[in-house]
Amino acid sequence: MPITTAYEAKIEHLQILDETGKLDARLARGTLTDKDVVYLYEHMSTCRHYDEVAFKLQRSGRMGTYPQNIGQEAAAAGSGFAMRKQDYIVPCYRENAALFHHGLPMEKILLHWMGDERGNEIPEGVHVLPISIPIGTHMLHAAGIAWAFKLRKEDRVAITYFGDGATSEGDFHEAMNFATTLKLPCIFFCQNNSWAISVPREKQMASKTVVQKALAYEAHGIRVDGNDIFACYKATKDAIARAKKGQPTLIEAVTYRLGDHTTADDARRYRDQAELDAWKKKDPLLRVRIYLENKKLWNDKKQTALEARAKEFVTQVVKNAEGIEAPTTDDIFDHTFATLPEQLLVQKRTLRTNGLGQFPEQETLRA
Ligand SMILES: Cc1ncc(C[n+]2csc(CCOP(=O)(O)OP(=O)(O)O)c2C)c(N)n1
Ligand SMILES: [Mg+2]
Repeated sequence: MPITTAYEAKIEHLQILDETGKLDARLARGTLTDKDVVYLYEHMSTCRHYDEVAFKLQRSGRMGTYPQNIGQEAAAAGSGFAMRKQDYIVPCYRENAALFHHGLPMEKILLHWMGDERGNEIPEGVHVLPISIPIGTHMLHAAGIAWAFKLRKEDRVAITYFGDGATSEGDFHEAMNFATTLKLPCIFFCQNNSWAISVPREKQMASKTVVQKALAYEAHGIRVDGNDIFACYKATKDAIARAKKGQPTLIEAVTYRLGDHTTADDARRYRDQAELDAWKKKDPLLRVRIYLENKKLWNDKKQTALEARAKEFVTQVVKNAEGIEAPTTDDIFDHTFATLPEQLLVQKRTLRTNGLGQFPEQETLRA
């Protein structure tokens, strides 16, 4: 009996709003309303301004490092907008628009990159995990969270975001395997921006797409235009419906980072200017603006007012982040263990003293 292999598999590709701002009305039916699109445009624009401000904070020595999100806002905003309040977001580090929409205060991300652990303290009732710098590890956390939802019979779904490079990590394959074998309400959202720092997709994996990896695990797979909020929204909404029935989805959102990998990188050393210029024309914000203007839902006056609002809002966010009281040295110890092991307890108590000898715990240490 012949077996159908990946070579015969068809890859589903979805685009609803093209680069020129033209909408496929048939595919768009039942997706985003005009009000939703205006909100998403304003939200993405505010996130872009936040991104620019964060970049400048790093350049002026007020933040350690920062990975720009510029160019990838639609993938994060469109998918994040589909998630319900009770659903969980398990992010990488280029999904600010999804996190902020889901309720994470903007100053948290700034604090994280300023090296303040309090940036990782998620407020009660906001269902997101802290951003993950180790590539890929968090995908297993998403599968675990989804497993808990299933065991508790809760109507909740976990979505995890990651890059194309992360799909070359073992964690991706383990998480996909767990999620599909255990039939978990889990969504895998890959932002394929063609590059893993300076390594292009074709040097990193033999497969021509990320989505074909879904086939090996019997997950549903769909490839979408990652710069199209309609497509990202619809693919995620459909994936939620599938997840609730126990079928995980792998969404490959084809996008591009218009900035450097992080502020520690200079992409001009390995990327062609022509490639960058071509992707600038596919800017996810630009096409939404054209679409809205064509529908008479947007104009220059509204744009000017939005820019002023975004500026005022983000200025306040920066003030909140920089104005926070400096942490005490206790902060180094307080976030990993519920009960500190004895050695760390001694270190915590003696960190700001001249020596260890004056504390009785030292005796225990020597013993
Ligand atoms: C486990 C691990 N290995 C290596 C790194 C170093 N590193 C940081 S980002 C990155 C590339 C990630 O590429 P991709 O997954 O495509 O995400 P992108 O940055 O393009 O959004 C690497 C290798 C890391 N952070 N963690
Ligand atoms: Mg990448």
